[in-house]
Amino acid sequence: MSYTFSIIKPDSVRDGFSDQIIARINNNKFKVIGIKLITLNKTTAEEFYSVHKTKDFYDNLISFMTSGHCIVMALEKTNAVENFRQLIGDTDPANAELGTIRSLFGKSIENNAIHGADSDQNAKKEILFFFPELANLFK
Ligand code: IDP
Ligand code: MG
Repeated sequence: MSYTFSIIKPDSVRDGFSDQIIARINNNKFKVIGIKLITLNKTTAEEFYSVHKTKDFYDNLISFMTSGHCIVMALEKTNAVENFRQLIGDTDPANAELGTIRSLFGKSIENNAIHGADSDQNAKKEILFFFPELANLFK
């Protein structure tokens, strides 16, 4: 089995799309093995997106991600990372394939509804950060 990590971003939670997004995740045969509502603080958001520190959208991204509640999830499926990136679609909802979560619920390249880990290594790191109680998965 393999794992991925996702965040339903503050725009989706605020607009009441969380349940529809989770239903799509379930329908695509991902098993939700961890889920909780959180609020990212500035320090955590900055650490999470540190690879983008030099980008011109970084400050806006941090304000957006700390602007409300998020739902973080640990997900299980075969080939989880790649399958989940397919399910969420392109970073820019305008370029995301029809029917993907970002095409359905994203508003802009920044407010794009959902995060999905981009590698097995990052999925593990992100799951362990938000769900230390799931450490057994990786033993
Ligand atoms: P990803 O979420 O599809 O992996 P990344 O390039 O890792 O995309 O970017 C992280 C997040 O930063 C995106 O999900 C989006 O919220 C935001 N972002 C990425 N590129 C831009 C941009 O050009 N303008 C504004 N925000 C962006
Ligand atoms: Mg990324």
